Amino acid sequence: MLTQAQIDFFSENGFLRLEQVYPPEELQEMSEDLNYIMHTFANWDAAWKGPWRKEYLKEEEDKKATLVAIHELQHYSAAWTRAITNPTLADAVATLLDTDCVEVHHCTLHAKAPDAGAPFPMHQDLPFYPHEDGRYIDALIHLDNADEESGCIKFLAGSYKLGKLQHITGPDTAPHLPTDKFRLQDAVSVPAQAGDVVLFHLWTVHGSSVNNSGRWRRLVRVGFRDPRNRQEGGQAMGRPGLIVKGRRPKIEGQEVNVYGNWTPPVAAAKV
Ligand SMILES: O=C(O)CCC(=O)C(=O)O
Repeated sequence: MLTQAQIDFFSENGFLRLEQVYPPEELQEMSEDLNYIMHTFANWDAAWKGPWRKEYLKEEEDKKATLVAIHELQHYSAAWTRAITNPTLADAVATLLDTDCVEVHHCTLHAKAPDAGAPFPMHQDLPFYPHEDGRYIDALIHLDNADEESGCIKFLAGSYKLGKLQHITGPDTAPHLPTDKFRLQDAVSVPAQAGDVVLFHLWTVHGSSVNNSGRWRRLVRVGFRDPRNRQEGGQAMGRPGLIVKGRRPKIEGQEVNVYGNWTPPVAAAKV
């Protein structure tokens, strides 16, 4: 249960840290499975590209900046299926979204390597998975202690109130906001402990700097939405997600496409 002070903080700032959502034994299993997934399936060349990097990285850092990423950890590990469906997390998101139903939209690992962990330019998550309205919260599940030195998450407090912002996009850059107007130096750092979860609104402007520590900074982002909030494009478009709170409402014109990209021939459809 969130306190009124936590709800008010989120409403004012567009982010909120929840302490110790995952107990140590559960976190240990998540951490071990994550290491296995990183070494067996993940992409080790996932650092975000673009001209903005020259403002975030010294030349030497730029050469070795490393981000390990992979989507949908629940497809690889039962511990992660349990982690993303955690009822405490679902309840907190439902409270902040003021909804009776919460759907998982996606899950993505961001692991910054020791000494060379890649930074993120200031951005909203909106351009990666645009939705009609703001009923969407991202949750950053922390596997390691994250601090200033290891490149913890940073937010522009209250920035979600600006609404949907136009981002710089293109084939050679990750979507980001103009670096002179949206500065990492103006953002609030949110250090977190392993087991904490940091929630933020789809429109909250955020970024993070290089991991200069000798430690990994691994976190997993889980996107949660009110299923009434229609997706307009981007990551996981058209794919239904697990319902982690309440029941899916019937929405006219919104089919639940359990077939993915495959359309069953009528005669062969097996129900
Ligand atoms: O992992 C980070 O430091 C940045 C995370 C981020 O930008 C995101 O999840 O959208």
